[in-house]
Amino acid sequence: MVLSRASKKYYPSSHCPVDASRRNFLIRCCQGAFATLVPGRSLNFPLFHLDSGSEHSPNCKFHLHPHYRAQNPLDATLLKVQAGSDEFVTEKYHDQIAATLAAWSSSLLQSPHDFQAFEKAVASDFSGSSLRPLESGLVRSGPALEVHRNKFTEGSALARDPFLQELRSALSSFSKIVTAEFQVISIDANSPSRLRTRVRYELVGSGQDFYREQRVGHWDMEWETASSEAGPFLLRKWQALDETQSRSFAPIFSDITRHALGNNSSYASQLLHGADYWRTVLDGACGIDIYGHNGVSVGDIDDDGFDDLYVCQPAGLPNRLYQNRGDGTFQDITEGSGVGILENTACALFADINNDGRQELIVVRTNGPLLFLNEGGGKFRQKPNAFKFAKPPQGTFTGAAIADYDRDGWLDILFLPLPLLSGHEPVQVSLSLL
Ligand SMILES: [Ca+2]
Ligand SMILES: [Ca+2]
Ligand SMILES: [Ca+2]
Repeated sequence: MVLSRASKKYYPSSHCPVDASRRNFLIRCCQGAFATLVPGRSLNFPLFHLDSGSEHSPNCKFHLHPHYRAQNPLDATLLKVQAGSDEFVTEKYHDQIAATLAAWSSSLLQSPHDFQAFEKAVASDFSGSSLRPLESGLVRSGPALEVHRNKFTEGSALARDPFLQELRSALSSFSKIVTAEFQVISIDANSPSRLRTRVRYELVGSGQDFYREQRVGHWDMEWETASSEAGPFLLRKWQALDETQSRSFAPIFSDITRHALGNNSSYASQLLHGADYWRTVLDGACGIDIYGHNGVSVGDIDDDGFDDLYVCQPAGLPNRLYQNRGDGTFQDITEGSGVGILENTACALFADINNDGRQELIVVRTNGPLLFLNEGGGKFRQKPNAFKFAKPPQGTFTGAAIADYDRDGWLDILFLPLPLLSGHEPVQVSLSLL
């Protein structure tokens, strides 16, 4: 087993993941049957070799590279997944064209006015359709957001240089591009020397006349084999198909999370960390998983007219209840509320289940729901066995929705368990409030 310095900072400086905790010890011993046993001087722990160069700071970052004693059963399969090694040869073509598209993306992110990457990829006998919209239909207008749907001329009327000039012109309104994504969504390789691809593009940037503009659309592109600086394919045809162009003239949303929640210690100590972090410091016995799919519920628990906030957290961390102070900030009242449960929680719902005017809290743990009755004063009481299932539910609870579907005046709940096995049946549940 070898540890090497990580290139990305996943951990805060106060937590070096290389420690001799029970969790780390068990993981390493179980996964890496045996290891390269080189004493780690800074750790004084003989199971690890530190591939860390000369910097042995206590805050160093490392990655774990276990060497397994036996070959992983997946290894033989993984050797076969390299694109082009089987009859699905278009996977290889895709990767080669994707590399060209990635070069375009990288170039545009550097500068929206540098087209060398495009020029390299376009063949001398290229022809393309005009990139000026033939029609531009207004979908939505308003002071905040304006959306147009654009259509383009069919047919390749422009030679290489005029086309590249139009491409420059089409992107000239951007002073900076922050997103440039090009995805091959279909590929046709009927002729071995010609490839036809459909490419979905998304460009987002800022400009002098707008705050943000997003363009999402499709291009049909035809490529021919070549041995060029740009790759094994050169672009012969380019047909613009459709485009949705959205502009905002000022920021629509601004992030005020720190202002709203930052006065609570739980904000910095719990909410600012992601699942990657908690996976490294929480004991695996808590049941923390890798997904980090934990929802948020909003409801007015004290009927003061201001919505309060319940934040679901991964297993091992207490869910948190924040009470709205009415001045744009929230106060963490988890400790006295009775709803700081530690189990992995997919989502939660506030709803007045018993029609007494107070919002109850339904907490959807991955292994089943809980009902907390609202007793007022920011306090909740769990109702044991509130949900009775006609059959034991199978799978992991991932979501829930609530509505009075039969209009009898009582709210009904739909739970959404993700089946672990096929052939599962819908969950039938009855609710007990007594
Ligand atoms: Ca409230
Ligand atoms: Ca109620
Ligand atoms: Ca009902």
